[in-house]
Amino acid sequence: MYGFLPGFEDIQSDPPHGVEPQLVFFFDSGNLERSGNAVRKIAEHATIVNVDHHPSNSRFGDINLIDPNASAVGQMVMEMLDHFGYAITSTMAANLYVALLTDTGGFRHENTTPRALEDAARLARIGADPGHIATQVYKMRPETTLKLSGLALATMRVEMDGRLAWAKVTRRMLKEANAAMAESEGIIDTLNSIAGLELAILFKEVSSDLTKISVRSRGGVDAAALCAQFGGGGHIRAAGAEIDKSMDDAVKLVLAASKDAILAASPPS
Ligand SMILES: [Mn+2]
Repeated sequence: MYGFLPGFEDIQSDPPHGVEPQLVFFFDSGNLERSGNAVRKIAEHATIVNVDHHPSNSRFGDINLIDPNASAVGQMVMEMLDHFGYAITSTMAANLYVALLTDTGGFRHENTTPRALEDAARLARIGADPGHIATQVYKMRPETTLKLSGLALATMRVEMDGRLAWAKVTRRMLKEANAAMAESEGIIDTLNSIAGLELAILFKEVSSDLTKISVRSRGGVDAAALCAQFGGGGHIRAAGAEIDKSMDDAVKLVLAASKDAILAASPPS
């Protein structure tokens, strides 16, 4: 999906062989675990610079640059480039624009601040093409993704007089849609588009004893705090967790905690 980004082909998932990095930058990673095993290996001996905007960041770096007011870490990168006197090229602008576009949900989330729009305008002036980038990011979905979305949305349940909605993605659905779990990414936002909803939860069956949840909140519930109950984290409006339980057990646990959280945030009038 992001293969169109300038420099994408240079990205490697493993560190180059025989190289002992002295300095490692982390971007947009709320904790060290989120960055995968390979990174943890090389990061053992290196100075770690942790650049992030998650308020729940675990501050795992030797140097921690955390700005929860940044809509996207790309904006922090822009500030760093400005600070150190590096010009932003048109290819850099395209990548930074994608960071802003995706982290603001296509400039729709509450974090779409004047600063986010001004930074986006600056990047567009430098050479990022908003129409082209939006097409590449939002209009290149494979059929399998929509098939999976349809199967998952068919399991949707709405509870608490429309305050809570949830749905499931099971391994059986992945097989039926011929899709990968990564293709379930947009389903939570479809759930979250129901009028009057306060909390949306998507349960993803990774294995028989591992279930991932994605949570979106539009009401008084802090999604990051809710997910923290299950060892996860994120933002107030968008968070997630990995739970070492079967789908059925995870659903029971998380729904109970979610209903408590909704009632605690604002009791029914
Ligand atoms: Mn981010």
